Amino acid sequence: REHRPSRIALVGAPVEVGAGHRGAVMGPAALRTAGLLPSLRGLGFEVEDQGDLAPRPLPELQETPQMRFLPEIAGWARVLSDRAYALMNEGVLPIFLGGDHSLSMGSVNGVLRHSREAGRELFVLWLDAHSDFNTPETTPSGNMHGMSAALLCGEPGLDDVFGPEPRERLDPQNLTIFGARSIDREERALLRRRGVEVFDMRLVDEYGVSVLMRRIIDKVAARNGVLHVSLDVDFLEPAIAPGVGTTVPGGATYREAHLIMEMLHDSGLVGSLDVVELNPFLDDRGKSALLLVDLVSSLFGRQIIDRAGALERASSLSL
Ligand code: NNH
Ligand code: MN
Ligand code: MN
Ligand code: MN
Repeated sequence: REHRPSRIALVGAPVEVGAGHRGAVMGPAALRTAGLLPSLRGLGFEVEDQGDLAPRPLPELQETPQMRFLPEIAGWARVLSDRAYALMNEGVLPIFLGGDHSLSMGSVNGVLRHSREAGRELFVLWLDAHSDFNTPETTPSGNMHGMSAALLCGEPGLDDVFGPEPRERLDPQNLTIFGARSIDREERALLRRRGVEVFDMRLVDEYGVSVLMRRIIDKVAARNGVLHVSLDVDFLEPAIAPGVGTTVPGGATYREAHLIMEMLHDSGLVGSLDVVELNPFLDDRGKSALLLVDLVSSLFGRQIIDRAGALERASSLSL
């Protein structure tokens, strides 16, 4: 069953205190400046830019060295979860514009709530140089953007993020970390204990993105699931996407990233998206923001030439 809503909502989440660098607060604005809205409209979608959200004030919470800026992060998560849930219920496909990766605590929680009620199993594809599976126990930094996937899978120590608000749990078996090349030692042990699927860059080098993506898509399709994609800018090779605080060498190339987006589009399984960690303060003449707009456009159907025609011509060449 394909999931192809015709309506898209852009939701800005200028949160930056989950990261170790300042500057991601400008991410949503840069994605707009780079032309995300007209590009999606040009693909035939009805697109509404809902502007930027603001965090709910939570003066009752206190930060700790293991959970820096907890009150702000929790305030964002709760607002984002509500918005994600509401949009999904309306049949609108939300794109969350970050902002650092802590925003996915909220966006994915809201999407999970919708999919549980709708009886459609959710899978999450986490495109990232990191696995963001630290907990307050294991974090080397206290930066909460490194804990969002762990929170979503129900790891302990993070209950204050949602407090009394509805909280969902993602089955760790439904999470795929893709593109990882920087995982902390205890984080790695936890990923293994929980059975999270990690397609690291070593596997990408060995099998190529198409084999790995096919496996993910087939798994989701076989369970009649729907897919949330969480795209961290540092998934990409730093030379093509320098606008992020935590560059790690050896990332996805321009072509690999595009192929992933094209395969995701063809699958018809994507129901929601985060674009996170863009730091325009560190970017080079907007190139990272422009690349992200290109990638999101491929995810929503931009093609070099129509697919049926290309396949037909390839077979007449007996490729
Ligand atoms: N693993 C490190 C930490 O927990 C770095 C996480 N940084 C990221 N994640 N950019 O995507 O602090
Ligand atoms: Mn739905
Ligand atoms: Mn991340
Ligand atoms: Mn990362």
